[in-house]
Amino acid sequence: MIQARAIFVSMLFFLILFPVLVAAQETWFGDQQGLWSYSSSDPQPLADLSVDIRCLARTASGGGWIALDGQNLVLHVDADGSILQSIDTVVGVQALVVDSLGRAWGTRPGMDDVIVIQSGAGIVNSHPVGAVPYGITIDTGGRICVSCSYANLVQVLSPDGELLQEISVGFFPTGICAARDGGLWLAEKDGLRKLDSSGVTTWTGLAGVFPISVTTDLMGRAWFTCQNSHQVVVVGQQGIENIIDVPARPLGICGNGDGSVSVLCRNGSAIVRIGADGQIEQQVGAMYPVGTGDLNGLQRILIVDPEGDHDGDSVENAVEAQLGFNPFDPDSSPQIFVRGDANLDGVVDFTDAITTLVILFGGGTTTCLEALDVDDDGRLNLSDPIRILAYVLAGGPAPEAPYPDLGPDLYPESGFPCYP
Ligand SMILES: [Ca+2]
Ligand SMILES: [Ca+2]
Ligand SMILES: [Ca+2]
Ligand SMILES: [Ca+2]
Repeated sequence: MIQARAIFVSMLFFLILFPVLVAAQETWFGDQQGLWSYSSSDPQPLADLSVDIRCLARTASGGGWIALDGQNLVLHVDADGSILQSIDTVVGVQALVVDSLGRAWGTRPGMDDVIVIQSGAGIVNSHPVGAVPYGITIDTGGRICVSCSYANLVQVLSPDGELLQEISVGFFPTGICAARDGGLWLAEKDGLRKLDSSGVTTWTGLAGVFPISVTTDLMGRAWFTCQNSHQVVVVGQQGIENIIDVPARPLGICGNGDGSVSVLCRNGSAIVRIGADGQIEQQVGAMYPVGTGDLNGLQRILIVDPEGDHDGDSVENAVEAQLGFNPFDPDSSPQIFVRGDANLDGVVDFTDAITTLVILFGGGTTTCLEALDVDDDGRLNLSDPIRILAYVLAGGPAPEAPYPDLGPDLYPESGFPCYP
């Protein structure tokens, strides 16, 4: 029985880990009429294109949707850069985002609408929006949010394209990015803005000259590129936290799974990676790096698919980010356990109360003390094994999370160590 379970678990592990090998997430950008990929070493060419890239949005498979600059085409590209499909969009697409169904939504400033593109089918729908739509993002509620640059509006659409809400914002809104608290971050010609989930402005700030793109990092902070002052502005819960000088004309920006942020600096011919502390960690050369949007898929996995497990390490995307681990890296993962399972056999029963007593009072040892804190009150005492007994024998309350499935400690600050 135990052996069968061990085999099952190792098979499960294999199945879970196998697709991870192709899911490592590098940053994509455009340069010299090509699609390039960059992670930590020098950029590598992925595909030749006839013109440069305007924007892109990464898909669950590691590929992406790409809109070309000066051409009315959107390309669906596989993880290796091969073009799966080419879609005529009649006019140019300014920004792209991928929804939970894998559909791409794009803004068409020339038509004052957004289009919905489906893999294999092409454009399946279009919905009118306010004048000259620029940015597009999907919020944590699955709603599609569009900045309408000439109308000074943000419009919020349902997944069916129905207009749900119209929010007045400042002059010339451009870059827009969903916040993990349900709200939105917005770049405007003359400032920075935070909206809450009901569309109310909760913060505005002034920094840099002509902020234009915005992304969020693992901690949920917003990072804006200011293309005319060559700066990146970092905004947290308390407002502006940092202003970082970067090479000339930064535009595309994306948060990385390790907590850093990458910035494409066009005229500075550089891609810089900035650490969570605001220090430039790395700078690599690229002739004229372009492309806005979800360059590596972090926005998609954290906002559109927060409960997914992109890297297959059995911890949800958003939980990993919350705990400071890399949701793209299976080797970066919090220790998982079942609370109350003191003997680490996967189930909570009478024997766990005994094991807990032995560890707490009889000199026994364990690799995961946190599993013994059954009520998760940050203290290890008699009430923990008693709660196991009450649960198993008398229908008392179950152990606190993670239970009954394996999971990480969601509040490790007040907890105990667990080791592999
Ligand atoms: Ca994971
Ligand atoms: Ca991970
Ligand atoms: Ca057990
Ligand atoms: Ca306790």
